[in-house]
Amino acid sequence: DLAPGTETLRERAVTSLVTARDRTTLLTECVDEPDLTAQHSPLMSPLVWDLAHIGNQEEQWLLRAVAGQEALRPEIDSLYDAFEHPRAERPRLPLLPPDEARRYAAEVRGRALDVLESAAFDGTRLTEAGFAFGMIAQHEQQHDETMLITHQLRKGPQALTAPDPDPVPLFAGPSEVLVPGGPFTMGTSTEPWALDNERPAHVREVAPFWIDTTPVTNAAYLAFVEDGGYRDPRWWTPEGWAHIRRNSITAPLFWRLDGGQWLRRRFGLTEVVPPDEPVLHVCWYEADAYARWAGRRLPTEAEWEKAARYDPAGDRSMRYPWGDADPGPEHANLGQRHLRPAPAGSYPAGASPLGVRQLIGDVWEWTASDFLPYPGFQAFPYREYSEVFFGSDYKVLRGGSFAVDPVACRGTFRNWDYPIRRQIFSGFRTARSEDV
Ligand code: AVJ
Ligand code: FE
Repeated sequence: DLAPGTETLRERAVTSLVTARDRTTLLTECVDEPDLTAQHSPLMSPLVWDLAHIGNQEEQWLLRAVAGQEALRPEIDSLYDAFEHPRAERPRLPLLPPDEARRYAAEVRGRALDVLESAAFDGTRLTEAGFAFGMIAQHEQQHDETMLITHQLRKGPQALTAPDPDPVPLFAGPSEVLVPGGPFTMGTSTEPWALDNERPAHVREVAPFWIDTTPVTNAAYLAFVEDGGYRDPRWWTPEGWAHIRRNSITAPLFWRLDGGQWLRRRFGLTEVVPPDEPVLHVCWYEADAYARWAGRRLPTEAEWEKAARYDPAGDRSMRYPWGDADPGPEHANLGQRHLRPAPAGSYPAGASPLGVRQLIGDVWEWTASDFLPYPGFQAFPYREYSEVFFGSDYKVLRGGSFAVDPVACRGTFRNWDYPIRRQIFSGFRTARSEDV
């Protein structure tokens, strides 16, 4: 049995909350006040909204729901309710100014750590195995990724720095591997901090398929661009074609052609598009069109998870491609250690048993699938985390990006977004059915 004990989970909860807050602090202290309250894109909130929203969610779940405390500032709840105010509206709300937002989040955190010290880790579903604490650490990390996207959209000079990933020799392995058909276990009923949409574990039948060993690189994607891929309706769904025409989209977001050379903007720097790096900032329509041009298709969500978790030798699903161990720096590019994906073929220690690389970290990978509940899904602890998003409006992304913390990334973790979105750290890999 791999289930961690209560004290291990309590320590993990403290570490996860502290790690998240260190990241939040970095992301909100490297720019000045006007930058924190400005709206850098109508797609995003001002950074100062994320900051107080992080504190407010923590207050609602850890102080009020777990510990039964009175609201600290009941009047601000509605300002930080993501469903009451769309992102575009948030800069015009009477938000807490930066100093007050920081003080509020710190006050909540002090109390939450007191609650955590003595909380029982059983009894209710909310506290079982420290779930609420893990959920809140994941929530903060998800907003830290959101805030990093805001940083990427922000105009002006570089505010954040991080070392580049280590260079690796050009990947020389096979370009695709065959994943055997047959049943496998998708989702989880045992991962203590798995969110509602990852549950429950259930058996899925998958036909044999081939999947790319690495994410699609900039060089490969550039071949599609230079072959006129954006000018040929054959490769696009009707919705995708209409979208790229209407918006004059001709390359990934942040790319620019300059004297015959493709450049990209990345966190305030302009640089030559690196050929060996996984392509980043493409929408689902672009990923889908590239795959069709390449004579392939996007993997379904079940195929992606089978490639990422299935161990043919043990005939079982693992937590991660490399096994059940938590992610370390040798396994994957996670946690904003780097501010870019690592070259294709990096992290051999993170490969799946069949040799598929970089399934976890680097870039979120678009799948062919709509965001739907698993059989037996139960909304927990609130419908607005996942349930209200189920349906055909959203496509599933898997595997996490360089911007995702390990606490919010697993072989079962599900992300979703509209098929037009590309400010997110999104890329993809392709697949094909065995008989194609
Ligand atoms: C899972 C990334 C789609 O940012 O909308 C944050 C995560 N939910 N606060 C989002 C989330 C509530 C969510 N995604
Ligand atoms: Fe949120």
